[in-house]
This record gives sequence, C-alpha cells and structure tokens, in this order.
Amino acid sequence: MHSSAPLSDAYIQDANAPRAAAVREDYEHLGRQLARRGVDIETLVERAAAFRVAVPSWGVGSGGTRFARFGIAGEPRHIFDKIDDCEAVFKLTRVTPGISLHIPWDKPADAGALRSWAQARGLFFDSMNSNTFQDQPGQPLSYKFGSLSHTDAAVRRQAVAHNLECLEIGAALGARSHTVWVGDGGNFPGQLHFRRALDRYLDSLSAIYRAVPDGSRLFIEHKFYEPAFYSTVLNDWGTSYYCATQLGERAFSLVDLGHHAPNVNVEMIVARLIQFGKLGGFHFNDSQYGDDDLDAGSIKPFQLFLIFNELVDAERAGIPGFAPAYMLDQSHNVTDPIESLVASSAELVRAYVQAHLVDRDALDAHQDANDPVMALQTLKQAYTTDVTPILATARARAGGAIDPIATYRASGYRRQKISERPAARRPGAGIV
Ligand code: RM4
Ligand code: MN
Ligand code: MN
Repeated sequence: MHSSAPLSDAYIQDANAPRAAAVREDYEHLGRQLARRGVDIETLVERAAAFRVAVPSWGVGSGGTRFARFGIAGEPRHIFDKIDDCEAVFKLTRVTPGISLHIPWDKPADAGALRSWAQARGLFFDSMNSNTFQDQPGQPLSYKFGSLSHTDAAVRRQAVAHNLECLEIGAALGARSHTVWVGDGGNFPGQLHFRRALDRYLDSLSAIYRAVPDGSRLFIEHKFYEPAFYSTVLNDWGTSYYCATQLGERAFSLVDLGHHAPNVNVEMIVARLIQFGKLGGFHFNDSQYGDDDLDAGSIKPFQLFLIFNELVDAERAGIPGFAPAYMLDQSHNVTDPIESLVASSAELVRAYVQAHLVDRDALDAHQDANDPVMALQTLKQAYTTDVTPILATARARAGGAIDPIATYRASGYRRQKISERPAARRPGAGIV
C-alpha cells in the first residue's frame, strides 16, 4: 500500500496540464517586465526551486487553543501517518523535504524504521525539538515550576537527561540540529530570581551543548511570555545571543516570529543576529497578538518580506557561516493543516523571491544619499511585484503543483485518509 497514491507524480502532472498555458503566458509577460528592470526571470526560478523549509511534525495534526481543540477527520494517528502528511505537503510544493520532530510527541519505537519510512518518501529529519514544558505520563518529577532552570537540581537533571535522549534519537534519525524551547518562567513578580534562574538555565544548557555531535547545531528559542505570563527565562534575542555566545560556536539563536511583543522590529533583530554570527534559524508563522501560530504571511506579509530582505542581503554578501535553518512552526485550529503548510511554504518562497528582486545597488545609493522616499520605493517595487508565475513555474518544473491547494482538494487525499485512519478521539486543549 502506498498511502499517498492520490498525490502521485502522474496525478499532479495531469492536474497541471490544463493550467500550464496560462502560467506560461503570465510567466512570459512577467519575464518581459523584469527584463526591463535588468532582471533575468530564469535566475529567480532557480532561486525559488532551491529554497527549502522544514515542516513541523506537530503541524500536520489539527492543533488547538488553550481553550479547545477541534479535530478533523482523517488526522494522523501516529508519527508514520504524520510523515505521510508531510510527504503530501512535499509532493505539492517540492520545497519541504525536511521534518522537525517533537520528542516525546513523536518518539519512535524504532528510529531506524522511522528513518527508512521518511527516506522512502524523499524526506529527512531536520531539527529535533525537546519538550520539557509539559509532564509526561510516569515522569518522576514535575515541570510545573520549570525544567532546565528549576530551583531543584534533580528536576534540572531530569530535563537535561530528556534533551540528551533527544540528541541520541536525533543521531539515529540523521537529524541536523537540536532545538530547545522551554516554558520556564514566572507568573508573579518575585516568584523567580531573574539572574539565578538564568544561571541555572545556562548551566543545564551547557550539559546539553557538550552532547551536541560535531557537525550538528544547538538552537535556543526565546519567547517573551506564555505559558509563564510575567517573566520567562529566555525572554528575548539579547538574552538568547548572550547564552548562545556563552555556550560556544555550535550554539545559535532561533527566531520564532510569534515570540516577540507586538510592534517589535523583528527584521532588525534578524539583522543583528546575522551581524553577530548567531542566527541559527527560524520558526516561521504569523500572528496578530502573541504566539498565535497562524499561517506564514497571513497577517504581516510585508514584515515577512522585510525579514527575507535581510536574509537575502546576507546571502548575497556571502557572510561567513551564514546558514540559517528555515522551519515552519504553526498550529492549526480551523484549517486543514496540509493546506496551511502548503500555503505557508509558498508564502516563504514568495518573500524569498521578492527579496531577490530588490535592486540592491539602487537601495545602497538611496541609503548613502539619505533618500528615505526612494529607499522605501525600491523595497516596495520588489514587494509589489506579483511573482506567482515564478513560484508556479518552479513548482511545476520540480514535479509539484501549479495550484497546490486546488490540486490537493481535487485529489481526494483527505477523503482517502478518512477511510484509512479511523477517527481517534483526542479532545481537550493544547496544540497537539
Ligand atoms: C512553543 C515554541 C516551540 C514549539 C512549541 C510547541 O511556543 O514555539 O518552538 O515547539 O510551542
Ligand atoms: Mn517555535
Ligand atoms: Mn511558539
């Protein structure tokens, strides 16, 4: 049985056929427009095709809010089903071969079998994510008052041991990095001694860092609130930068777009981390208020473009050691997660291609001439260019879908999963 038959290469090609002529027409027209600006459209198609973003295993299940979770029929029942859904996203988009795993949510009984399952689908494991923000059944000590920064050394040891286990699983799966986000923090003023809590966190992190294998990277993810509502141990990029520097050269800061206060200039944080050599990667998502985990580019597409503007600027400048890992981190409460992940990855490629359209020589000149109007116009020219024909062409050439969501809906993939995966009742709240 091959469970992704509804999205076979042949099916996708057939679905593309009636759309191909219109894409060609739009592509040729855009190609002429861009040529007038001295831009070669084929180079942009190559860039779009080379873009990669990892999907989160926890993102293919229907998530939830703190209040409720509304499952959908045909949801994945276990990690093998989740990999199948990741494959569906990959087949449609062709830019998402990597998968981030959460342990123990997706802890494999047999890492070798899981690795082969993924490999057989052209997929691999990107980052491992540890979880010490909730208690697991049978766990001796509770994380209610923290994990890696807990006041009790025994709890800290337990949390470190969990991370070491994740690193081992990661090595067996061929994962490229290890990501640590902790829920540690305080709900009330006075609850935690800020400096001592950070010292304890760093101490635990050093033990984890020492176990990170050569060639692999450790990412630490800051977040200014939630689940702790007054203070968090790794609250912002500055603290993250400090900790990554203290830990060593294989430790980096990871930026989750939903982990900053409203109105914070995230693109500038990105530029700072690039400049200081500590940008590890991203958890892409979008938000209106807090860690909303909405689809990338759904609320602030211009911000997403401005972030990619910094990334492409660094890429073109050839900054040594610049190799950020791109990952999605979304939670879906009202959409089909496959559609959301497809849409988000397409939005990232869009922002990436648009950022490549920025006339950097012109921008430099406007900056040097202190001409803010023309500097902004230069960015806006790139941002307002509809690069959809470039995205569609890159996808189709790689075997993906010209219109991935329509193709997915017509394929009957979810219908097939509904019959293959008898409904598992998973009520309650929380994102998984
Ligand atoms: C956190 C953070 C982590 C993610 C968990 C589920 O807010 O973004 O990256 O693993 O949620
Ligand atoms: Mn995240
Ligand atoms: Mn988050």
